[in-house]
Amino acid sequence: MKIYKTNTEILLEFNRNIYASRHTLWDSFLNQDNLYKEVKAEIAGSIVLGTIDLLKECTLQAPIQSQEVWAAGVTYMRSRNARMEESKDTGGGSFYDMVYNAVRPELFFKATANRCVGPGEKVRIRKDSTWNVPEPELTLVINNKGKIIGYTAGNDMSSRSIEGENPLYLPQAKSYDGSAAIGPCIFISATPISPETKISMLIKRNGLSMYEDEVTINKMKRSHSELVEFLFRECSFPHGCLLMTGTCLVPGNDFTLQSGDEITIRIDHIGELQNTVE
Ligand code: DO4
Ligand code: MG
Repeated sequence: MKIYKTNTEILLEFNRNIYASRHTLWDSFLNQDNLYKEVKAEIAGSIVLGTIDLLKECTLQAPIQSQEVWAAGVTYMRSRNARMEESKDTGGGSFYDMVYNAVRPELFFKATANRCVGPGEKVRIRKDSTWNVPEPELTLVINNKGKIIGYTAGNDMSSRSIEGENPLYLPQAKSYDGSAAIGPCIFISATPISPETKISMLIKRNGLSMYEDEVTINKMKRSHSELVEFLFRECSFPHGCLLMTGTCLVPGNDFTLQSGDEITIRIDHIGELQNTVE
C-alpha cells in the first residue's frame, strides 16, 4: 500500500486504485498505533476514487509535516571510497574509513519540512559550492515510538567541494534550502522492505543521459534497525522522523550538477521521485 500527501488530502493506493483517507492531519495520521492495520481498514471501508491515473491531476507534496529529516552516511563502500578521494588532499580521508568500520554509524541532521521539496519541485545547489551531486537514498519513515512504519525515496543533495575541504563543514555541505527531496509516497507493508530492493538514478541534461546506475540495498553495511536504534538513543521525535540511509550511487569525480539537470530516483515498491535543479 502507498500513502500520498497532496495539497488537499491524504490519498491511499492499493492494487493501483486510489482511496481518500478520512484523516486530514498528517502528523497524527502517521503516528497512529498501527498505521499498516489502520490504512488497510480504511481502504476496506472506502469506495474507490479512481485508478492511479488520478494522481496525475493531484499536486503531490513531500510526505512530511513536523518530522525532522536525518541522514546516515558512509553506509556503503562506494560512499566511503568517494569521500576518501574527495578529502585526500586536505587530510580528512581516514575519518570515512574509520566511520565505515566503527560500531557507531555516522548520523547527521539533514532538514526540516521547510528545507525539503516534493515530487516535481526544484532542488537547489549552493551558490558557494563548485562540486555538487544528488544522493539517491532509501528513506525510512519512523513513528514517534521508534518503529519503522514505511519507506520513501530521498535525495540527499550534497556539496562535495565543501565537505571535501573539511569534514567539519558537513552541516553546510548537507543542509541548506532545497537540499532534500522526498517522495513521491510512503510505501507501507506488513513486512520489512526486501533486501533485493533496487535503487536507480538517472541524471539528464538537455535530454541527454549524464549518469545512470542502479544498486540493491543489500550492499549496505548496516541494518535499518541498527541506524534507528542509534538515532533514538538520546533523541525523541514527538511526530516521528525520516532517516535517509546513505548513498551507493555516486557519479564520477568529473561530474557536477548544473541548473536545469533532471534527476530521477527510482526505488522498487515506492516509485519515482523526479526533480529538476533550480
Ligand atoms: O560523510 C558524509 C556524508 C555521507 C553521506 O551522505 C552518504 O554516504 O550518503
Ligand atoms: Mg547521503
